[in-house]
Amino acid sequence: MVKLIIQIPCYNEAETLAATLADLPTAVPGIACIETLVIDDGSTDGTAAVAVRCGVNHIISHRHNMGLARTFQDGLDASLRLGADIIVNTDADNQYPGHYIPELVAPILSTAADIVIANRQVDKIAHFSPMKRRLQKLGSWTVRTVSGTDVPDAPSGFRAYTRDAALRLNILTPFSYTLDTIIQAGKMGLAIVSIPVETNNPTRPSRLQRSMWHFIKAQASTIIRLYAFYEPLRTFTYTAVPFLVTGLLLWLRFFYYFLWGRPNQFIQSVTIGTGLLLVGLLIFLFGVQADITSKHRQLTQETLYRLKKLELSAPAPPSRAQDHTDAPP
Ligand SMILES: Nc1nc2c(ncn2[C@@H]2O[C@H](COP(=O)(O)OP(=O)(O)O)[C@@H](O)[C@H]2O)c(=O)[nH]1
Ligand SMILES: [Mg+2]
Repeated sequence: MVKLIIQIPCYNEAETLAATLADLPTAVPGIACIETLVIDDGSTDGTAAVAVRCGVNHIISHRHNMGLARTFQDGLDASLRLGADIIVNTDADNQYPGHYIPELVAPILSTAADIVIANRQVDKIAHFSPMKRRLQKLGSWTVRTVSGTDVPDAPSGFRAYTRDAALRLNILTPFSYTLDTIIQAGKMGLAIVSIPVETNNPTRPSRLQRSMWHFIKAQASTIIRLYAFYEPLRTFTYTAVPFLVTGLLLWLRFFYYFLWGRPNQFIQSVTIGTGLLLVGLLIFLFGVQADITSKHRQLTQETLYRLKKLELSAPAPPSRAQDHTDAPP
């Protein structure tokens, strides 16, 4: 018996949540039970009341706004506790048509995928400016390169996860859980499949992409940090190389003239070259240290996965129709 939980992170979505919920399918082939979970991230417009009125099965409320990354992780944790075998995440602004959910879970049911990502086909989205399209494509290309996956639309939030993938993922960066999860999944060797979808017309401006500059900064910092988490030695070595090469060239310059009988020339090259070589060496040693630390992170990751699995295999408490759980601040 396969249980699907559809989770919807919400921040002030009272206006569009009802339409989003009404659009969700009530039956999906291969799924015995479908439940909905709304994670209200400190909304002040009565989003939780709308969720109650619409008969949402589970509602989690944050006392204050904690951001989407934390909200998404709380949603995954709650879905796992509620016994979900598959978790679908969708936006509360009715951006993604609910009728794609059967297609989204199909590759999971056929065991072809651990994570399925809806590809919004940014070229086809009329309200995206050419600049926004190019940026989204550049972002997705960078994520593909860094993660070693072939995801065409990395920032898409409409996705399905297996229980096992949800147990393994731990959101590490605050700004872009969408990229974070792809890079983690790629590095862990989870199978990611993409399916094409068409999105509904926007009901309101994007909250996450407040401005182009903010978007680029958030995405770039997420990608660089995660690359450094997963490939620390390479990251630090790449950073050290310019210092080492310049230092070496300056030394060679001095040495060349030294051999040709002009030992007092280019003494400055020796001083600056030595400084640069030392800086390069230090950066490289930081990389070695970070590489050792990353092995500990891998062990912690595996321990956490096994611990969560054990914790969740304990008998579940009797379920209630509505949980109004307050996540700890
Ligand atoms: N928890 C939480 N959710 C947010 C926040 N900002 C946006 N969201 C939710 O994240 C989802 C995606 O937001 P949206 O503005 O549609 O972003 P876009 O689809 O990337 O343009 C929606 O369901 C929002 O309610 C936030 O600060 N906290
Ligand atoms: Mg949206």
